[in-house]
Amino acid sequence: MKATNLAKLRKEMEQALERKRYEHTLGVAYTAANLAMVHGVDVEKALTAGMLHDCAKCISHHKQLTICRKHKMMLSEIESENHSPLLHAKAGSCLARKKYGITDEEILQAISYHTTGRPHMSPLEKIIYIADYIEPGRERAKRSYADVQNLQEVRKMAYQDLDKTLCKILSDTLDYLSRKGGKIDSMTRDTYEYYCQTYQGNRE
Ligand code: DGI
Ligand code: FE
Ligand code: FE
Repeated sequence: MKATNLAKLRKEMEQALERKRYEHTLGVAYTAANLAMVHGVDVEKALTAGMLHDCAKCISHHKQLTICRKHKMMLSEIESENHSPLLHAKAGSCLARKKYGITDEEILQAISYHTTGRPHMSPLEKIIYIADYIEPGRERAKRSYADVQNLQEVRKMAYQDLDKTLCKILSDTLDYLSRKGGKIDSMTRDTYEYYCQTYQGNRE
């Protein structure tokens, strides 16, 4: 991805997203680039995936569903539910391919799984998942699901150990969802179990 293409994507996101979402998007793109530098991941790919990760966020649920069906995207029951907060990730991956011309499968997977995560994520996928949670604007977001008390600790951890960070974020997210009574997708739970085991395994 050339720098000019990135500038184009940035303009397209400015058009497609509400102001706050666009600012969050820039925060994720640059945080992902920093994490990529530290963890030896392709920086351009991290910028691109970060820039596009929420590209479908400001589209109605109905339209997100139509996009996913058109492109035969496999959806879980919870993703298909009305007003699902998960669907924009899958719809975003379809749009990134069809509308924004992304052909790199790793970038497309990072967009697809940025909300639930999944077991066996690539380093790029991990970085996007984590950058989405720790970007600088996160605690100012009105309905932030990030645990603001833990954010300082999680931010520091992200530059040291990706699997430990995933375990921590997923654990905080599951706590948040159970407090809020949100239905938990099996992918979110599987990701939590996988990365907490991986992290424990790495310590032994
Ligand atoms: O799009 P963003 O707000 O930047 O962040 P995101 O794509 O990570 O979406 C976050 C929301 O998704 C947050 O409210 C937590 C929620 N979420 C993550 N996993 C699950 C979930 N919500 C439900 N109901 N079930 C899940 O398994
Ligand atoms: Fe998102
Ligand atoms: Fe996001």
